[in-house]
Amino acid sequence: MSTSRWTLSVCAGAVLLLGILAGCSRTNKTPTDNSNGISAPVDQPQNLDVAAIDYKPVLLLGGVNGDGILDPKCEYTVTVYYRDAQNNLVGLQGATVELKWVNYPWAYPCRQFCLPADDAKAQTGQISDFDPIEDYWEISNITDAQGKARFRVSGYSTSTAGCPGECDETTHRRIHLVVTAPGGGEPVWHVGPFFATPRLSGVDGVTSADQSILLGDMYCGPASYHERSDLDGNGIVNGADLSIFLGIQFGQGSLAAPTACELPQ
Ligand SMILES: [Ca+2]
Repeated sequence: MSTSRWTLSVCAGAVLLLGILAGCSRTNKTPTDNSNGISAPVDQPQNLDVAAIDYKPVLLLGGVNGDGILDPKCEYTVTVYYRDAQNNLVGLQGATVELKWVNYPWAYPCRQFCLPADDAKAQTGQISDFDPIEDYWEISNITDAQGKARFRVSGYSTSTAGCPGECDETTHRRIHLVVTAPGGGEPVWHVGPFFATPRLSGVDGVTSADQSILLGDMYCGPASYHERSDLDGNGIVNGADLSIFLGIQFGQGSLAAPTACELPQ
């Protein structure tokens, strides 16, 4: 194992612990609830620092359409900001955003991740790296004119057991989110998202079989929480998650199972 991978492994444990300690709270910095209204100027200044980031708390492992393209409804976004001369947060174009995790079974139990062999079927600009020996995953993209980096990762839950389930689904297992300014410099590390999925049955696309599992997780009981079905990442599984699920089920983007999941374990 290389030094960098070893360092990451140690960091993964620390970040995972932070995620567990954070429980169901959202740890992302949110400079505005209307980040879509912020755009970078055409003549963005040089040598800007990362002032803040805004990211979804959950990354959805979806299916693919008939052409093998990952479901756009499961797109994951990170928005990066700098501060302008008036101290406003403005979308930072050209920053590098990386998602990193080591797929230890104890860290992400009952999850299978999948990426297409062709990055173009995942997300424009996305570059994926997978090390089958260490089960190390690294996915990167560059922020656009609005400061947004976009990602898609496919996969599914490997546990179909009902309430309370065969895996501990009560805590958020988060991954690393690493941001580097356009001019380079020291990367900034954050506690990133956890993984949920509409592909709860682990076979085919998103179907009624998956819906049955989600409904089971919804009504499992007030003392139970199922991370796998928390599609909006707010710490509870309820009708809001079912609404997202139905949008995916009938959205034509998760019609089939990905074909690149048979990776070494
Ligand atoms: Ca939820």
